[in-house]
Amino acid sequence: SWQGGILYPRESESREVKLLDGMWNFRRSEDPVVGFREKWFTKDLSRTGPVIPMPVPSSYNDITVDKKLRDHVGLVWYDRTFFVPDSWRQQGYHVWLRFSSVHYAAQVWINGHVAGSHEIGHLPFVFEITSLLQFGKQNRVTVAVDNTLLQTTLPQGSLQDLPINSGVETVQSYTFDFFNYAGIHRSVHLYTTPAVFISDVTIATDVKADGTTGLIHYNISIGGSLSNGESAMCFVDLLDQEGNFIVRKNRNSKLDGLSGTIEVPNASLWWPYLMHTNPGYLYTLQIQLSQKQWATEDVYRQPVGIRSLKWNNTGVTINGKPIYMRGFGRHEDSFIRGKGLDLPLVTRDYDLIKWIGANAYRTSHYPYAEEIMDFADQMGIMIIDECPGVDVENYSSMLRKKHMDSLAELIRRDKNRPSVIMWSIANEPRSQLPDADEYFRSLVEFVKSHDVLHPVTAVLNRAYSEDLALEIIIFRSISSTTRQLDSSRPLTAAIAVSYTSDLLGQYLDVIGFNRYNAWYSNTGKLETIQSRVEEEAEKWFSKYNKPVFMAEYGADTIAGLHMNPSYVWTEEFQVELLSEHFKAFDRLRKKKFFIGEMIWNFADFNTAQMYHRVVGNKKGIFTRDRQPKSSAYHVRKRYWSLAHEMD
Ligand code: GCB
Repeated sequence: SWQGGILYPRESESREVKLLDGMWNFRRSEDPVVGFREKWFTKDLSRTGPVIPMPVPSSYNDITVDKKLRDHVGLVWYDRTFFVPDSWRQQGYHVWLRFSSVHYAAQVWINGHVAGSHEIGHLPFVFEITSLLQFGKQNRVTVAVDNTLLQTTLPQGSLQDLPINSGVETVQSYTFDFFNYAGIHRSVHLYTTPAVFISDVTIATDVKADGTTGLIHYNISIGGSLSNGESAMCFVDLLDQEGNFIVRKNRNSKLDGLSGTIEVPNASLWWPYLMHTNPGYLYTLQIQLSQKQWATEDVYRQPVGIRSLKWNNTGVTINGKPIYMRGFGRHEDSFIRGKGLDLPLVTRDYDLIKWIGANAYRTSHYPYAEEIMDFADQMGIMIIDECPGVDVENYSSMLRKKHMDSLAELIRRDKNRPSVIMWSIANEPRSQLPDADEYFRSLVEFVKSHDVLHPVTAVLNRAYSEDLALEIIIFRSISSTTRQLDSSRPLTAAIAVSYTSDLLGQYLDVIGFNRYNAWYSNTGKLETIQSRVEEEAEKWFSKYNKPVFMAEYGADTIAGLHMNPSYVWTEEFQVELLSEHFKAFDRLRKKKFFIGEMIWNFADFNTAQMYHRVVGNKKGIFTRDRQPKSSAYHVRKRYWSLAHEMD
């Protein structure tokens, strides 16, 4: 499979993009072996047995009224057909198939031939499928998806055999509390590139000491092959937001990559939301590849926000100005579609973020859709970009490899986004365990190092045989080319163990802590909050001498439930719990090291069935259908007044 860049598929003069979203055929496989044994990928799925229509993108769990499908553990199969014009062959195009996310593991076939496989949800993967296609004809794509979580997957889970009426049922459990939605969660793109093409772009920006001159360092990789002795010419243009041409650079190359720096006098800098009258300013880097002079081969347009990002032991600055984050943790979650990409929902969420005056959020507890990240770049929202390392325990080298893969793939995807101001390497890992020390030391070293093995897509190591008692997709990772990871952004994590026993913070640049005062501890005792929050933030700072923010706090709240005096689960209680935190934050933010407050959660979300969750986690300040609880108005007052005071 493809080891190069994972650029978002964009149409251009030289590139065609065809969306394969829509209705696919779908079949739940009760028996994990049967589809492989009967080679379902060699024929239309509808010929193998009963299929149902399944929308893509979407989680499959909540689409039907079938409880077995909702709670399914193991494999499901998808297929559909599509047409490929003969002109693509005549023009010598490479044809690519890109999945923006399939959870958790996927194997893909084109016309019965393996195209490739991928493990870890929430991250894109791409295969070149040119040689598997029938041009000028109909083609079929088949996808097998496995949602099984084990101790060696990221995130982790475990399986138990549960005796039921008619025998034994395999059930999945996991320690994190969001529902393990699965399926083809994001868009599927079929797209073309010319024979020689732009395969990756890496951008790093800075602002000169004069405060007005922007610097754009770029690095372009080229794929495909040139005829002997031929060289490619690359033009790099910078366009402003109105599309006006600013700078042109051109260089010759023999496919060994191109790099350079563009100086932009009087640059319109990228600023976070509200900090500036024109937040989220984006230029366009227009990259043109020509084989013979003036004959354009490939064109790719990459948005770029010019900003500097610096940090030290007391804070983080953007363009020289210290940041203070006001926001929340979120989830990709909604009725019916689960974690499926839903543009109306995404658009409403950003309108609510704007309405409430937030300037930041964390992509808890996995990478969010690229379309969601685009909004953050455009609106000037600061993002803590989190990999799927939630509740990490039972440390092993296999797990660490997956964890590294997830970070490498996340950075490969989001490295050019101005909105991403930190990478979060974990949420609530069991970081007090002795094994955590070496595990996180090497994980951080991996991310910060400049010349590391770039792990990629895994290769399916078939583990299916008819006599296997338990059939699970097992993946063997393959190593590949070297590439640079990211050391231009600080690393953080959301830690829940006590500062006295934590072993992870020593390796981070910024410390995030999750604490549920008056909820999970001293339930109902709002009077305990202020001093505990203040004291804990101070303790983290004095232990590690690094900037600190509160990454989670909150209270479950049923919209419409009221009581005076306040009582847990009521809207009044949530408002009062937040207020007590606000008082602590107001004292803390006068001290330099405290750089942000994030409520858990933006909106209510679904969880596994648990006796302490009432149809999901209700800590949202918005309901699951994105209507405000009383707390939303309360938070809005605070966030806007912080904006007026600090931005
Ligand atoms: C946490 C977790 C988050 C949970 C939250 C809760 O600490 O990081 O995933 O949803 O607590 O509400 O229990």
